[in-house]
Amino acid sequence: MSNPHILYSFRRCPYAMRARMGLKISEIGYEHREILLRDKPAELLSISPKATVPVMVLESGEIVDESFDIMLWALKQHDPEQWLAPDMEHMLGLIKTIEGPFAQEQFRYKYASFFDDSLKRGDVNLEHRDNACVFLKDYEEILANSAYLIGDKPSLADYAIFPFIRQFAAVEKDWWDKPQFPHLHKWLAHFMGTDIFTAIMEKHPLFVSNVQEEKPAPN
Ligand SMILES: N[C@@H](CCC(=O)N[C@@H](CS)C(=O)NCC(=O)O)C(=O)O
Repeated sequence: MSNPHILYSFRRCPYAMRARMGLKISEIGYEHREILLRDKPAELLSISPKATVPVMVLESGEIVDESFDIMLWALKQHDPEQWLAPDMEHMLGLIKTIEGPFAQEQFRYKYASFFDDSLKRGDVNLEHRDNACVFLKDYEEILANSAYLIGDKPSLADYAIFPFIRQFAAVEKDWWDKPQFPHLHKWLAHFMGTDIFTAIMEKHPLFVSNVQEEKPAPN
């Protein structure tokens, strides 16, 4: 049976990961369209000109092209583990930091050569790593006092945030493994070992566009 909703996704994207986890826990079926960021299908470009993933096309035709909105939409249908239970303002504060200032610092840390021609691909910027760590210290402090970011149960905050910290941890794995943030380290390892994360990291074949590219007219 075909699925009513469609998700354009990229396996390693932290935004897409969190959207897929929201859909998974809510048990919402969808057609998975795996794409390459360097070769986005015309179908995606035509529905979301900003051309980021994830993008969800609902059965109604409505387009949801922000990962957090996809999570919220899914959890509002069905939230079996009460991810939405904690105070939303509190959750938003934690989540906005990770996708805003933290993500910017992480990008400059990981893709240092993009900003400095004298560097080569794979070089990192330690100043930006330090800046990102300022935010991580806040999470570390929270996790030193409670098992999860909000209280003693996992919530939307944990699932919306851990894919970004996973990406950060993978840049210099030996450095991360020291570890300078013991509680955050343990928390991340826990979420990376969950069944839901394993399930959403399953590999999918690449989506093949149905739109024929226009060929230049013969001379
Ligand atoms: N605010 C968006 C950000 C999504 C985003 O930036 N995704 C990245 C991939 S991780 C992307 O699609 N970048 C566009 C590109 O690389 O062309 C969301 O939460 O969905």
